[in-house]
Amino acid sequence: MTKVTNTSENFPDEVSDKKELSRRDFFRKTAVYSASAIAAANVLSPVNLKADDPAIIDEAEWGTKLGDMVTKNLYGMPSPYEHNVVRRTTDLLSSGDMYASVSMCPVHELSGIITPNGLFFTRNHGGTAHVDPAEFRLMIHGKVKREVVLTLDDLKKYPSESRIYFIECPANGSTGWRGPQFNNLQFMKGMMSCAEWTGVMLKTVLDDIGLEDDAVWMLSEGSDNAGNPRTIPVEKALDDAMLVWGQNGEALRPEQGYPLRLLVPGWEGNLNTKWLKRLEFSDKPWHSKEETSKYTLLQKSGKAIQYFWPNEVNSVITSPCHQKPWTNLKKGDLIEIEGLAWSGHGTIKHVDISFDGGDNWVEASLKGLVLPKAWTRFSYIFKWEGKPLLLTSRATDDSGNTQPTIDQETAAVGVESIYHRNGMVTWEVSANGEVNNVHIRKHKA
Ligand SMILES: Nc1nc2c(c(=O)[nH]1)N[C@H]1C(S)=C(S)[C@@H](COP(=O)(O)O)O[C@H]1N2
Ligand SMILES: [Mo]
Repeated sequence: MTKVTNTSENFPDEVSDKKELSRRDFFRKTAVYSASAIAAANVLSPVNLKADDPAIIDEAEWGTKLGDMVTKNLYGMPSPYEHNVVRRTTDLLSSGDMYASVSMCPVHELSGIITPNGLFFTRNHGGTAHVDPAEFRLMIHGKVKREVVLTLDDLKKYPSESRIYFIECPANGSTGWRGPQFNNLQFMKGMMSCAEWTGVMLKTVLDDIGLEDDAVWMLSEGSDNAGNPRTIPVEKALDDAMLVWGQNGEALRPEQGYPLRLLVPGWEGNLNTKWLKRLEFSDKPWHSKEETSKYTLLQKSGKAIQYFWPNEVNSVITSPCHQKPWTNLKKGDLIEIEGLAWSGHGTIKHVDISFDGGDNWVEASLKGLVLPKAWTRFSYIFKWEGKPLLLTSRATDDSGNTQPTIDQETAAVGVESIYHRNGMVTWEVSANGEVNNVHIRKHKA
């Protein structure tokens, strides 16, 4: 029996007696059926198999020689072909230099709900600190029964928990209040990421050292140049706040606050103090500007909302988007619309999708894990008819919050704030499948 190899030029047409079919045979046979397969297709696979495709017929260059030794990358990096999938910065969103700045997560390039550590958005006010874990100390003082100074090892003796939560800077989407600024999802919504965090529940530590009855506020401070002093109510500290040292299975990255950060699930990113060094408890809020700073929400009236902690229910379609257009689709092709939804108030209940900018809605399916205060991926299979669309997503959480239209949002809080924007995002998809960021102001009620 002749062995059919995939480099043979004159392989037999009749292969039924062969034990080993070459890939060329497979494609030759498949090509016969592909025409009818196209007609019957209601699957999403592109039926464009080519019998003479060199990428499948020829032996790949990398298969002709040995690959790298396992000792080559003892800490692995993504394939060099993925070099475009990186955090990005823009001068528009930095406070003058790249120390007090933000690098944004390529949310449109991610799959699932976990952000790889190298792509986690980074927001610093005084640069990334490099803390020696041996010199790390956490002081807990003020209205506690027992004031303590803990090392990292002390903290790791507490029973640990791993939980998936997003962090979102409340300035995410800030550029779009008055109108579309970026035709780029990374710059529009990249001030957020989602990871599995490992650490100890703050409640576990506080139960151990004891809180005074009149402790109502907690101040957290980092050891970096900025310190980032922030206060939260003790209720939140005892609810689901964590002291975390682990991020997606490894130690926190320096950019994320190595070796320890405070995690305040679902609440404004700025409260999640990195390079944590101090927690102080008090019976009254801190008022001096040197001690704390907080983000407020300036309204139309000129008055600001002082405490505005949870990130509102939100969503965005990540595929298609300007960077992932539908220009390679044919009429009748089925295609998956995907996106991310999240809410600092709880769990995503449902996500609706509109193809006409909000007049009519269909329900998307939620896929994978659906967790409180975590990114939730949604999906909808759509038949592309080559007609222009206004593609909008609208998320609802289990606390009963639904994303507002842009009109509703600006009617409530005006356009002076740069924080907490969660108005619906609409993509204008043209007949040739290009995608642009537009503002749809008038939605039907
Ligand atoms: N110590 C310290 N913590 C900090 C900051 C900082 O500059 N210093 N930035 C805050 C802000 S504004 C945000 S949005 C989050 C960002 O977290 P990330 O950089 O891990 O994405 O960290 C917060 N914690
Ligand atoms: Mo932030």
